[in-house]
Amino acid sequence: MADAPALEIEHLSHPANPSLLTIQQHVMREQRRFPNATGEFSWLFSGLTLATKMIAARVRRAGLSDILGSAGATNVQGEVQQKLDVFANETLIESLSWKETIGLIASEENDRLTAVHYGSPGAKYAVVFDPLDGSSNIDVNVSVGTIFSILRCPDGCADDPAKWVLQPGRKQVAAGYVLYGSSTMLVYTSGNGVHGFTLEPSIGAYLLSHENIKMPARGPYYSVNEAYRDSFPAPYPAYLDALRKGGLGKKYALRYIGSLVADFHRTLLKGGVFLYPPTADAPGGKLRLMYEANPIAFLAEQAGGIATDGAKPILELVPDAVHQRTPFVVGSRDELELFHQMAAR
Ligand code: P6P
Repeated sequence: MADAPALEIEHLSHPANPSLLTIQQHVMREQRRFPNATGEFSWLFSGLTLATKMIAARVRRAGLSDILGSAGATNVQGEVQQKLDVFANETLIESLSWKETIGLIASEENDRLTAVHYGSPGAKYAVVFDPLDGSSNIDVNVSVGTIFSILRCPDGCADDPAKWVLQPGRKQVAAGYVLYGSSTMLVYTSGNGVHGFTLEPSIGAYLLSHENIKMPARGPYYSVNEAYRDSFPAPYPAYLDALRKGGLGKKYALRYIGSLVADFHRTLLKGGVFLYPPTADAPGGKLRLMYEANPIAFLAEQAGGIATDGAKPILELVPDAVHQRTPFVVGSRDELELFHQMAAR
């Protein structure tokens, strides 16, 4: 038989179109950096992405379905639970419970830890989350968010839930948030930069939209609830005055949404500083260390920013309790260096 005609091949420049990179593909690529990665982490991550797509769909229709308003109960924080809080919490726990690699779940909405595959040999991770942060803003159509932190079981944690969960933020394997804003955006880090994915509703996929986000060294905004100013301890009032009066060579504008994920997302992209200082009502700070400050601080540092409790780096704090609170100052290098200079006086 005559030789078959030679088949021509054309090499594809890969990825041909980075904007078609889904979060699953990105996580798979990232975890190849870990020599013994076996796909467990990306399998776990798919539980988070599925749940947040379901939450996004519900948030988008909040005014049209009986999902607004109070659920008629209060959570472990003593906060009135919104119906969407309950939905988000239950959806995340349900979706993650299918992942054999997850041993424990800690949620802002639950007093106690939830044992998922706790005790099984394949369970290696704990997922800590605030299912719907800023939920009091839902009824007025302001952005809200899901914040998550992923911890790996340290040696000897198998029969000690506290050892597994109460780890300093420096030990996070990954962390991120989903912002239900003008678009739905997932921002995460696994220790190799910060990457943003925007949900394409028509295909239900998170697509890479902001690769390797870097926080500007200085920004135009400071973000704090100034209604509590009179109860801020030193150096917060003087620091805010310094910013406002041009202490860094320019005047600042104040932006405060009252939803941590939204206020931080702006700080991440535009620069500046977000603060929740100690107040008379919250002398230890209002924001929770494990599932608000730690994941945000991990993202901030990975993007070139700084996060402190006013004295120490957030990621160095060793938690005593799942729901403990902390003062929180996070943002750009220049604004945080000025804060540290004033705090040291
Ligand atoms: P305040 C929302 O309730 C939240 O936990 C964060 O999302 C937000 O940054 C903060 O509280 C707002 O608190 O006291 O200014 O209303």
